[in-house]
Amino acid sequence: MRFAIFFFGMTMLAAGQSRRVNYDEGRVGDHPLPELLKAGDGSTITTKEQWMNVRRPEVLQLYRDHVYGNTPETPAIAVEVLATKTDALGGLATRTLLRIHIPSVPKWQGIEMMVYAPNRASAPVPVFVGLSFQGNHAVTTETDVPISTRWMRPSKDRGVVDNRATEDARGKESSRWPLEMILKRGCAVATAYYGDIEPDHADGWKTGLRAALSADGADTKWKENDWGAIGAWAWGLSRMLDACKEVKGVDASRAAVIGHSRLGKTSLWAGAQDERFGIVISNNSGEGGAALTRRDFGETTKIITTSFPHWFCGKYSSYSENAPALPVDQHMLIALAAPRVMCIGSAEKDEWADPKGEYLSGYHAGPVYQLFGLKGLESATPPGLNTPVGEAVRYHYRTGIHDVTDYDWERYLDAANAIWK
Ligand code: GTR
Repeated sequence: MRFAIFFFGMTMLAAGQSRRVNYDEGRVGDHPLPELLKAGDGSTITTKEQWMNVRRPEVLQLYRDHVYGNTPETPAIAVEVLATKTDALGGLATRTLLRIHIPSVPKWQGIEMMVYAPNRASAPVPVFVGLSFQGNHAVTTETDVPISTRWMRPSKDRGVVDNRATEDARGKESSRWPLEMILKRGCAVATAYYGDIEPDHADGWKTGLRAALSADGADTKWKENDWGAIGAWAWGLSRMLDACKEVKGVDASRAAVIGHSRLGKTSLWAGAQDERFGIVISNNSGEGGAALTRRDFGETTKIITTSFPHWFCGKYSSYSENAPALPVDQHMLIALAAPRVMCIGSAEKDEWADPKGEYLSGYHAGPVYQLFGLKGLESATPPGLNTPVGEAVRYHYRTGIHDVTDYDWERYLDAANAIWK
């Protein structure tokens, strides 16, 4: 395993994107974190009211100005139901396809959202809202879901040819979306392709939401605290939640936001900004997500801002050689979810994402949860493999690679079933 990770590190090196990647715990050293409970005026936060009214807005603004950028005011959306199938998945579910768009901004093509809600439910059910990497047709194996016509990252394995999905792409992401399991445990799923909001490449914004909303369109010169792709994708998650209100059988007041990897970073940012999400889920989100930025292990700020500068606001790159100057660290992003439930999932063979750093963010967010009378993660030492811990802040470290597995979903469904009985 070490070898595989080392090899990945060297791959990045060959691409000229990194000088070195540390996988030696002994070399991590001390990395004092910014103080969570000290307000900008130097006063100490001691109550949940002070957190909500004083410190939380400050931390949120620090994230907007230094990491993900500021989300602009956006015009009203419209939601159209395109198709409803009441006997999807052999009768287990009703599948609804919807289109979310902005009538005053027709050049943005909008989001095609797919919802599965269980038929066997006596009342509307909680919903998991999450973006996919490959589109609705890849999330499900059902053959009557249209193949997305949008730009996709090149990948023959995934049935993408000339940046477009083909029939071979159907179901290719379905192992990450165990629909039957989710439905049988009494929850709905609302999903959409992240590229509907903005294609994931350096110039993707020019044909995505950000340019469509900007007066200068594809000629926009972004300010250093304007939003990046993660900000746009996170906005999309909130609009998907808005649209869930239009879906029969779904209770949009009980919603979890979920994402894996870059979309886990996105899920954390969506959950930080949109308090309607009662559960915020980060699956293997790593650098720029749940992993502590100052902990030098696995991917670094330098690497991520070199490979994927478009994910963040311009200012974030200025910390690439100087993480200690960043006014936030990721325990503060986790704390923005308080008192709502936070789930952090890590994987053993995902050292690139720094599983220990993902745990420690959750741990160091604890003092904010305590202001609400809730317990954070109790031990400063991460739990062993396949031993989930926590209630309000939940963490698991599973065997296996960087991925979303049934085991991960079981943990997230445990959280949903615990709070939404
Ligand atoms: C990697 C990136 C990670 C993670 C991952 C993914 O290349 O370095 O931060 O986001 O992509 O999203 O799959």
